[in-house]
Amino acid sequence: MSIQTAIGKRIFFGGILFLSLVLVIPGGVFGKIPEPDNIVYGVAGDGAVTVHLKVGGEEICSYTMGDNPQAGVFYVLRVPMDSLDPIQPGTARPGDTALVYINDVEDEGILITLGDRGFIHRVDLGTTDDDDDDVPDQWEQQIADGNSYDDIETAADVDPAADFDNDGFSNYREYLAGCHPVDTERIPRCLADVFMDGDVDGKDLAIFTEEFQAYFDLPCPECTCDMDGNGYMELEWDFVFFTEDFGRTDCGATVR
Ligand SMILES: [Ca+2]
Ligand SMILES: [Ca+2]
Ligand SMILES: [Ca+2]
Ligand SMILES: [Ca+2]
Repeated sequence: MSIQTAIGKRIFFGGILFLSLVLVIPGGVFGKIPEPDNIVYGVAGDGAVTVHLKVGGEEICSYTMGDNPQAGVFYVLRVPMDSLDPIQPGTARPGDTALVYINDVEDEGILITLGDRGFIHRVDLGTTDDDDDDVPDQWEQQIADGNSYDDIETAADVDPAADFDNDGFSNYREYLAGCHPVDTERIPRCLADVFMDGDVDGKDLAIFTEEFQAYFDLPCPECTCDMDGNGYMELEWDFVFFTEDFGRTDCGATVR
């Protein structure tokens, strides 16, 4: 999988996931942030001290790593949006192109298009993935550091499919959800409540089974149970994520 594809997948997935993390339930690193205008977040690479967002050459917001102790290796930018004419300083408008970058290295920044109020962007910046497992080494290092007595010593020792903190959710899912991999209190929100009735039970399982059997390893852009949003029905991660959610009763009854 190319880096662009991987990042695109994560942005898509994170966009769905984080809207609910921010607005609805505890979970991830942003559960306590009130409704934002736009949020831009992601894992920041080695050496990141600050992360900045500029529109038209004007800095709109910035984040100093560590400002939110719960965020760990994630940065979180809140972008004030404005519809006034003339536009107020320090704000942006939906459709604006914004540059997000680490420290003062604008040349290596990433361009995004800001959206309507509440829009969520997932942008990992300057990360590395030396073991090519689709999880930034910076995030995996938190697991390597999580227990000095185990045999997980480097990012390369971290298995995305494993569940380091034994909270029922794979490391990969916790990465996508913006959770801290050794914090069992914050868990990913439900993805598998197809009927949006608050739990993941036999009704949801029936739909999952139907789609999984019909489209296993096949493209399925319209599948309801494409848990990782990559357009395919696969063991990883659709089956894994559904299995993790099966039996949950904490899904809420409003937003999927
Ligand atoms: Ca990695
Ligand atoms: Ca876990
Ligand atoms: Ca359900
Ligand atoms: Ca999938």
